[in-house]
Amino acid sequence: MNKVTENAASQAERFTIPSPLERVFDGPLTQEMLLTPARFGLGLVPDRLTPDATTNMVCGFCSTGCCLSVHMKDGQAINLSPAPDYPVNLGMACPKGWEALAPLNSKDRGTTPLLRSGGGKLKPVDWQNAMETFAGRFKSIQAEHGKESVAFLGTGQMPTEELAFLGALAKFGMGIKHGDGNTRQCMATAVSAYKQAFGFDAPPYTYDDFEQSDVLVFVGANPCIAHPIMWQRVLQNKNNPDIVVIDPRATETAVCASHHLAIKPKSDMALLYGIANLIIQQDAIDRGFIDQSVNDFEAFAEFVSSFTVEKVSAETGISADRIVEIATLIAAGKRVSFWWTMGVNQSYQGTRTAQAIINLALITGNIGRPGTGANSITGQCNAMGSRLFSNTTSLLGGHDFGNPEHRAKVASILDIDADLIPTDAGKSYDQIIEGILEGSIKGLWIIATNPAHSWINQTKCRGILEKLDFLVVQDMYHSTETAELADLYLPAAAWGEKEGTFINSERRFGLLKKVARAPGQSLSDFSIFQLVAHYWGCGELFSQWKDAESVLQILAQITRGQPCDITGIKSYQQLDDAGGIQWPLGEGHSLKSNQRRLFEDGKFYHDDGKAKLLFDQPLPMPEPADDTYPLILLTGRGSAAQWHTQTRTGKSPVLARLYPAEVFVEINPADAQRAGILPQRLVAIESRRGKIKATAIVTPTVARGTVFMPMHYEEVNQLTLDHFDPHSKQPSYKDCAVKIFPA
Ligand SMILES: Nc1nc2c(c(=O)[nH]1)N[C@H]1C(S)=C(S)[C@@H](COP(=O)(O)OP(=O)(O)OC[C@H]3O[C@@H](n4cnc5c(=O)[nH]c(N)nc54)[C@H](O)[C@@H]3O)O[C@H]1N2
Ligand SMILES: Nc1nc2c(c(=O)[nH]1)N[C@H]1C(S)=C(S)[C@@H](COP(=O)(O)OP(=O)(O)OC[C@H]3O[C@@H](n4cnc5c(=O)[nH]c(N)nc54)[C@H](O)[C@@H]3O)O[C@H]1N2
Ligand code: SF4
Ligand SMILES: [Mo]
Repeated sequence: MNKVTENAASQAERFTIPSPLERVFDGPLTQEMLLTPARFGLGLVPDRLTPDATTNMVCGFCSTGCCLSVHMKDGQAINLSPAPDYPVNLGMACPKGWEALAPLNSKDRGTTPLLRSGGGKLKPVDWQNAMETFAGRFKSIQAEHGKESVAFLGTGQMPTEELAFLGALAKFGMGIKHGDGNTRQCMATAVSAYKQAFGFDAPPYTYDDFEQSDVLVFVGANPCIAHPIMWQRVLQNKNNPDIVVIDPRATETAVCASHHLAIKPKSDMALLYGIANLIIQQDAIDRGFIDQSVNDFEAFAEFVSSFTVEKVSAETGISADRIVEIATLIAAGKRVSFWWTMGVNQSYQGTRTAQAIINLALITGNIGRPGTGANSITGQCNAMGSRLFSNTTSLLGGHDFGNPEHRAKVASILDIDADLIPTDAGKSYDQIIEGILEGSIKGLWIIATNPAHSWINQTKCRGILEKLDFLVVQDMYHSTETAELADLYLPAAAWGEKEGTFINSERRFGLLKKVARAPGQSLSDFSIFQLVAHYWGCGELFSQWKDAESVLQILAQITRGQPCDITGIKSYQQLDDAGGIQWPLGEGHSLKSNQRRLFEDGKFYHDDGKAKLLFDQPLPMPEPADDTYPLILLTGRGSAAQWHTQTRTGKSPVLARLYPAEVFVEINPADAQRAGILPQRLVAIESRRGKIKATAIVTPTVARGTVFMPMHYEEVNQLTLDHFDPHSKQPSYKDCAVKIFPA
């Protein structure tokens, strides 16, 4: 493992480089403030630009958390290659990782704050003006309409320390009760499924499990495209494993698998209950494990007994033989691992579907051992950080806003008044959007997410953002669909231009470093939060929050005694030396292995130490296909080279050559023929909410009755239907009815 090539001398030098604040703050920032910044709540962010050499840092796209070796010259990153010895990627990276520096140099990077005056154009202003306007407008909205009339939307793509700063600043400092993040679109279902089943949001696995299984079951996951380096780990499995892929499409992953179940969309629950029923009938359950570690087995067995093979076959479109074959495979497997992603989470019944997967792992005792687990694969680079530390759905460190002891604990570590901590989590993303629609929310601060492209049913969302009295957008680019709607735009430094940590899918804290200077007057999100705190007048609350590394130490104290205890992580250097560290690592514990899984002792986090089996009747799709809208629209990732709304990957000419520039729709040859659609021709796609145009790709990889569109194109969410899982409030992006015809 390459260590940071930082010695004591450069350690001292760090603080002599002007801080970002100093760089832009010559006006309002007085000499006195610079000398005693903490007194003013500012705190100088150490600008530790890594010197000439090669330095290791984790990738800023997906949650795999690969480590990249960045090569420096004259204090600037000039190139990178995958780190050879990191326990995650073992010398590999996908196209996005290889091209990770490209998005930094782009003409549409924000270089100065921009303010819209009187409905006109966005115009450059200095930071003092921007901050005074931000605090002034938000405070006056709160004064007129109540404290709850402003809200924020964050992200799973900022370092843990910045996420925590945002959540603490907004909720404890600014009295903003309602805040959520794009993780709602992505991981909320896994969170609620784990919390209810295990007693804590705890993905149990380590990537070594990909290599240790003898059966791997992927449900609604396409790792070849979405997590290519995880898939490389599967390919390194020496057990010649059976690989089962449950996906309505013959995806890149499905065609590499040994078994593909092309399931009817949203019928997974029936299939998983049917498999559980067969396993129970075959008496292939792990009775010892169930007795020791699982509650509600008898009720579950009774419930699934009605899911006969015939009934399940009719509901899923999978033949009876295939269902029996897969159940037998799982029953016979010694080390069976279950993996799920958005085909499960993004569903109106996602939580119960995820739990149907968890139930299979629990009744067969496939958890807590190498090569096993009910494993939710995370999406964004720091969605895990957002789940535990964004102070949105849960109080910092996976605590509960509703629990007075938790509030008292967090308040005492932060040295703040416990009354500043709200007693509930506030509104979820969808409720914030509804709040804007009904007029109860008038001010919104959006950080590192692009809802005007990514939120479900844009016909509603765009117009809703325009209804706001004041919209603040903090992004690395001023050109995103959302930034263009802003009243105030704040230019942010990006991955590679600041420090911090991301937590990957297997709970591993990985390190980020500053290897490039942010353009113009843009500041790290961390520095922007310090400024906001200062101008809001709550800077003294955050006087301990000096820099990212000191914040991680505060967060570590907050995790003491939690399942995610990281009191044993003492410095960034330790993370660097170890090749990242998975939670938990309690104080005084030494790292025995860098591949650690949870539940090895069969103890879960509920008070009685047992896991719960949770289940419900499957529900019909709320907007099924009918005569007018005969096809179901599936959406998802299109290429390993595209990232979400393309603000970053769209900047790399190399990546741009790896996928179509214009929006396309995949349709089965039989459906195309019936609709008179020819390959590569322009077609119109219409749902009850919108109508768009796209190029037709005629392909048997999509089943009859369905079409597929990648989410990376702005048009796609003009069609989607805003409906949500009742437990997690996660949008159900992958099921709505459409019709399609030649344009
Ligand atoms: N290249 C690239 N990689 C990424 C991202 C990216 O934008 N680009 N985004 C990252 C993020 S944030 C996330 S959340 C992950 C997402 O990673 P994935 O979840 O793997 O990606 P998706 O394509 O959204 O959805 C997975 C599959 O679900 C299937 N599906 C749809 N409906 C159903 C259903 O009812 N049942 C079942 N069983 N399957 C269904 C779709 O056909 C699709 O193939 O990817 C991460 N990685
Ligand atoms: N139809 C459909 N829609 C979907 C999905 C789907 O499968 N189908 N998937 C959903 C999922 S799983 C997800 S995760 C969401 C993703 O949706 P978004 O979060 O909206 O997508 P991104 O393009 O990743 O947006 C991140 C934004 O942050 C900015 N940014 C990057 N780094 C930084 C930084 O360090 N600081 C600041 N301030 N800004 C930064 C980028 O420029 C970009 O504008 O999309 C969801 N939408
Ligand atoms: S797999 Fe994910 S973390 Fe690894 S290089 Fe690609 S985008 Fe980055
Ligand atoms: Mo996601």
